[in-house]
Amino acid sequence: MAEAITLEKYLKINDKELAGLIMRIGKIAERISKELPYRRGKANTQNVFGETQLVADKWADEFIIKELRKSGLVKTMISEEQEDVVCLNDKGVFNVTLDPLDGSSNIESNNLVGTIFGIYKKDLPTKGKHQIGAVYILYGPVMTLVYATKNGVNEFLYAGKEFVLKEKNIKLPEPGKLYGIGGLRKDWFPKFRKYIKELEIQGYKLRYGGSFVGDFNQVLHYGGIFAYPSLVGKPIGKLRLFAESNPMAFIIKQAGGASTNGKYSILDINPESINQRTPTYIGNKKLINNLKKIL
Ligand code: P6P
Repeated sequence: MAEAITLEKYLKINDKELAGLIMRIGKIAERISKELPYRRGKANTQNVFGETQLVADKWADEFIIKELRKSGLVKTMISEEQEDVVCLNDKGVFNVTLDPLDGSSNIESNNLVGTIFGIYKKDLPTKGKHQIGAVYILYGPVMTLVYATKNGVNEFLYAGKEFVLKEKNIKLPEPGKLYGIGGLRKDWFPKFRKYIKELEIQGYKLRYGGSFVGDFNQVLHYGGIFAYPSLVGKPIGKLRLFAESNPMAFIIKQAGGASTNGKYSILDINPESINQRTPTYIGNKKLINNLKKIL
């Protein structure tokens, strides 16, 4: 049996510039996965979006900020749980966006949760197309880490003491098989509802688990589309541009797919505020291009 390729070895050969930061993210993920069984329940605070924070949200956010500050690698950070840009190290070379615990409403029901990082060299805020990397971790059933750079998308599996390569240079299967859409069906705009009905007639299967990381990961492996669309009464949708949509838009592009806010690539959105949301449609290029024509 071929020797397992560790995350450290793979990074040193393929993505040396980001090796230190992504290795540190791997260590952070190990600790968070160990803490999740004990960090449960609601904190008595709200985040900038007015959402009740969970103990795990706050702890993960504070832990990640502390660890990245210690690394000396990160200059500033935009976190979903923080109102303003956080300064970490003047000498840091990277600027990072963070969703510390994506899908944390799934904790109670032990469904998928994850952490999402966007990595920039340019100062934040800036367009998502300036990302040089993006990473997400899924904390179960088996912990996996997916990272993307201009060299492609790679997935690693945590095998008890370190991350080992599971799949390298992942490309979206074509055609896709799945669709997962957030919001209430009655609040989808009619044109979008018609588009989804078409996919159902073509045999696309519904997969929706309530966490962007988990639902995105299914589309990455099986192809199809995930969306948290513009909704009647909430045209901007729900997902945060910096903490959620930009990193995933970067990853899907490196996997041969595409994203849109309904008009153009999410990576081209000119940010107005660090906490802004965006309608998010992401998946196979053909599906996204057809959708843009309809919307
Ligand atoms: P709903 C999690 O709170 C999140 O931001 C994304 O991870 C997920 O895709 C979405 O919200 C789920 O929203 O409305 O289905 O609970």
